[in-house]
Amino acid sequence: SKDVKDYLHLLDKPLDEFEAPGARNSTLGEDALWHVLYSLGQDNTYLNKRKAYWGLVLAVRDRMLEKWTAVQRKYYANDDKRLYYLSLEFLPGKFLRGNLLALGLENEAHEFLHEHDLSLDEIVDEECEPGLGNGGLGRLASCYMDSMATLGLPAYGYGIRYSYGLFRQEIRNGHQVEQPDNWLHEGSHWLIPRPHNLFPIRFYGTVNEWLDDDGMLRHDWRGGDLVMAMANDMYVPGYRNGHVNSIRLWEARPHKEFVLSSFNAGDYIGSVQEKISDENISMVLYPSDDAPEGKTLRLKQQYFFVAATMRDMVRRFKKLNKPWDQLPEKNVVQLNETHPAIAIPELMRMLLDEELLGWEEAWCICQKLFAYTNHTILPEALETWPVKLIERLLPRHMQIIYEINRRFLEEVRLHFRDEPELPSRVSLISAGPEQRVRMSHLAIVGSFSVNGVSSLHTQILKDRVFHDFIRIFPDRFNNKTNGITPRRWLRQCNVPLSWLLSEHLGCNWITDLTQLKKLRELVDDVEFRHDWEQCRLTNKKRLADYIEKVNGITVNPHSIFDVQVKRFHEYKRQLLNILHIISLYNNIRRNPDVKMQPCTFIFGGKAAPSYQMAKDIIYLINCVARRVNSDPHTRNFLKVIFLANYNVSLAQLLVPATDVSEQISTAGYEASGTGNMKFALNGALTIGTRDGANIEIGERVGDGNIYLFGLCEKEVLALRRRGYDPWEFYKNDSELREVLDMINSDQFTPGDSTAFSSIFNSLLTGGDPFMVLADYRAYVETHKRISHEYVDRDLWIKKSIMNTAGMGYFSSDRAVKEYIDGIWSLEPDV
Ligand code: B1H
Ligand code: IMP
Repeated sequence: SKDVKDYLHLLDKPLDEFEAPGARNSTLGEDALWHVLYSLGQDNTYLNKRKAYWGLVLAVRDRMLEKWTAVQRKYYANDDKRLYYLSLEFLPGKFLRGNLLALGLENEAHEFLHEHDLSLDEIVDEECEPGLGNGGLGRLASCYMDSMATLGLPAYGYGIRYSYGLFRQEIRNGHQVEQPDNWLHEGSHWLIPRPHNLFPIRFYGTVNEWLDDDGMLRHDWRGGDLVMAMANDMYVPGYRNGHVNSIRLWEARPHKEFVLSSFNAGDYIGSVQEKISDENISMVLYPSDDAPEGKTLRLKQQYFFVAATMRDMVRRFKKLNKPWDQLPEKNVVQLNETHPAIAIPELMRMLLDEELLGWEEAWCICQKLFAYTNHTILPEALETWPVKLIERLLPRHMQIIYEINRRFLEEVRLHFRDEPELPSRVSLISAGPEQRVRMSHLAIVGSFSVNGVSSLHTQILKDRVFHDFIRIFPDRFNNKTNGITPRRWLRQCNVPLSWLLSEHLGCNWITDLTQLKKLRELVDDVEFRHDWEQCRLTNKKRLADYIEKVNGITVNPHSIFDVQVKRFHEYKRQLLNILHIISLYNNIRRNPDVKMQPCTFIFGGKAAPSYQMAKDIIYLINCVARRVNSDPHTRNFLKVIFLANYNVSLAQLLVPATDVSEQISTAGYEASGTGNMKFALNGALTIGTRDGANIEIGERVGDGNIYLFGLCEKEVLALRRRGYDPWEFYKNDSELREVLDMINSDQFTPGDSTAFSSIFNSLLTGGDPFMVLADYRAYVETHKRISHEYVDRDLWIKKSIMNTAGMGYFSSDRAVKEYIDGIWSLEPDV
């Protein structure tokens, strides 16, 4: 009921703590109007949403650029050590709201828009979100960039400016349909092209040998194709600290600009085609989360962005006029998964072939510079590239990889004389009919630090996946449990709750999330609990409105909102969820007078276009939804909603409105998860397996405030070793059998009884690789408990508060601080 601008100052850190008032002599609104005329070339005597949006973007950008240049100058003046965070994916989400918040410009923006009869809510509708990532890995990179800026670190993100982000998902007749995501069709003023920051990048070609003055054999890679890498910068402001960092996204440009002579020579189409194929490198993001596609273009993308980034780092380093051995004292490179691991041989190549260093010296520099984060143990996701492919595309790098491997294996043989098998197990090159380069082995050998992303995940890396390396490099492995930024994932996405928190705790929680533990003192306060519930209800109503508008289905905001949103993958077990829903449906139909808490089950997520099983599961969910939602016997108790095109913006709407967060991967498979953290931070209760960060969430919110169920990782391994037979569960559990038989009939697809036979077969004859049936009973019983406990509103709200109170640890500020102390050895520059 209050006017926003009357309370914003209570919600956030006051402005003048980081910026003297009057630092500018024009208001944000005045600047926006100026830009509408002079930058956009449009009439600014009247505004519409589009003009107001773009004008605001440019005015905000001016303010970021001023701060960014000042900060960059400071890095040089203070001779700071810099962090390079290399990631093939970033998922920043929409910018405007977050940037206004960080820069303390929200009030000015509201005032400006109000004067023109517009509101921020409708303005941000104009913004499209850059989908330059698949899921958790890309979003993690963006959360970390936010924390790095907020902690005032000299840090740079580096990636690719894809012309097309992750596909837009439509649901037609229950099936996923992929549409191109042309996110730049209107251009983006959040991205500043830097046509002068250009580097040529080579592919293919040959390696020549020559002798230098000391008679040392030298190599020179030449010929082949050249592509230009052009910089585009995105800015990341810290939360109200005057600090602004950047993410540099490389765009491929043709090396030979369209030449008129070839037109005259009659080869018009030929030269245009060459231009097109060069630009292809940065055209589109590969849409496969947790399963890389072994395509030449993907390797080209990796090398393209890594080579340009190493050039940029070396360019800055050379300005300092320091000897090469200082490179790792002044820089550190964090590799987000193995996707940028080709940076290691690339830097070796630059140091050896261009700077003419000796091998030992160059290798020593590399090993002190690089650090590698592993995000997955799925065998199909551990990247390998055919030796033949690298040999052709990057001939010099293949030579260097062979030499790294030769020296490494020599050491291994020396130290582990009685283990003749060890060298082949740890080799950078896998044997077999087709030799392949194991990128994770390259990354481990070439880095000084290897980290997993949750306690369990790191333990699995040490015990199983990289067990051999632990003995070779005992000090190299460490854990850095993931985190999420409280700015986007609480302050921005949940204004009602943020308001309540700041009212009771002050606003310091925004940069020190551990403050939330003070909420524990408020759980017995009846009025506080009432306010808490009201916040949740407000958020649920907002989501219900969205569902009504987009899906045309009315949902009851007092029903339990049970949400599973994430990429579709068998290991994440959306199947387990839908099997339970079908059995609920059967039970309600059998007992029409059942007294049960109404439930709304919400799904969202994309399937890789080539992942047929994941697409079948999406189709199953939609078919079940159609049947359930239209059944008059169950309509009041049960709704199933599939929200199309799950992305960061949709997550911001869902997270604060969720009662029950589904985190039900087969134990041992989800490296960490970060969605789990977002929901619990906003007061949802988790139903989850003892997997990834769920375990640590349980430790911090308390056993009584989380619903953990099912096999743990050790039990999964043991059951598999013993011999797991899903038919046993089919035979012994009649409720489960009924559900499976329904899937294997035309119940959900009238007239077509084989629509889901692939799913049925995978769960039974296929051996149920992700043990859905083994966890089914425990899952169903846990849901019964949830439905029972939800009705006790006092109890539930207390648990909800205890979740938020316990989640302080999962701030990305904490995670980034751990990287600083344990890996990067950096100092904030504020
Ligand atoms: C994660 C990926 C991933 N792990 C390959 N691995 C990709 C692998 O395009 N590719 O080739 C893309 C992404 N993504 C996720 O990382 C984990 O599954 C989550 O559990 C984890 O929370 C997240 C961040 O650490
Ligand atoms: P870069 O670090 O060369 O990419 O330049 C980024 C920004 O840093 C520039 O726009 C300048 O504002 C600043 N900058 C670049 N080089 C120097 C320097 O040698 N001393 C101080 N500031 C610099």
